[in-house]
Amino acid sequence: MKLYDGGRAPNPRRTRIFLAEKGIKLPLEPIDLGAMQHRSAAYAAVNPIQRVPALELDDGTVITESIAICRYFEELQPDPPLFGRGALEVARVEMWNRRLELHFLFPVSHVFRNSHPAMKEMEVPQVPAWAEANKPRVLEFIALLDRELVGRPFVAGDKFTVADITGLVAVDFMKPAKLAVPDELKNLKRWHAEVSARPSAAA
Ligand SMILES: N[C@@H](CCC(=O)N[C@@H](CS)C(=O)NCC(=O)O)C(=O)O
Repeated sequence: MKLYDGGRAPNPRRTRIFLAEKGIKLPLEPIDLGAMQHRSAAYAAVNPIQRVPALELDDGTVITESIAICRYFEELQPDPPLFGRGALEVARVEMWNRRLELHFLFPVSHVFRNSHPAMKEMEVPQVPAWAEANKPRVLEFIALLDRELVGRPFVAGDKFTVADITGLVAVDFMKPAKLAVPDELKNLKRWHAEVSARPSAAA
């Protein structure tokens, strides 16, 4: 089994943090996004969508989509549970993970991909107006998240879950997107400091 990885890019990082939380070590096959290695014929044979991460099993089966890869390992090794346990908790984790992907990670990604000069080759066409349109969406969502975090330590409740992993990579991805968390969002900053201090955050 091996994981096609993409360094500091947020989706491969989500998967690595998840694996670190589970204590699972996998051989990594680095894919150099800067050198457009993911657009090579060799990698297209692994993942025709030409994105990372991708997990290749020993029988050659390939699983892509960072959350699908995480779910695979959650089934193989349920402890610690990172997608929740029981109907209500599982639904809450799913709800928050989806909210953070759709309303936070994706808009930050749109800002980065459509404004950063380094993304010219990957995001074709780059649409600077789409980057601008997404900036207030990010700020609006993190203000909501800050209010949610008043009454609980983690995004989906009292336990660390995959939703916290999505949130952590989204906040960290704001930096290259040249976005900042406003100082007044104290709950968000407290939560971010806490999840960043977990050893898995360095994965
Ligand atoms: N929905 C996919 C997104 C994968 C994705 O877009 N990965 C980025 C790196 S974070 C990538 O491979 N980008 C290459 C490109 O845009 O050409 C997932 O969750 O794995």
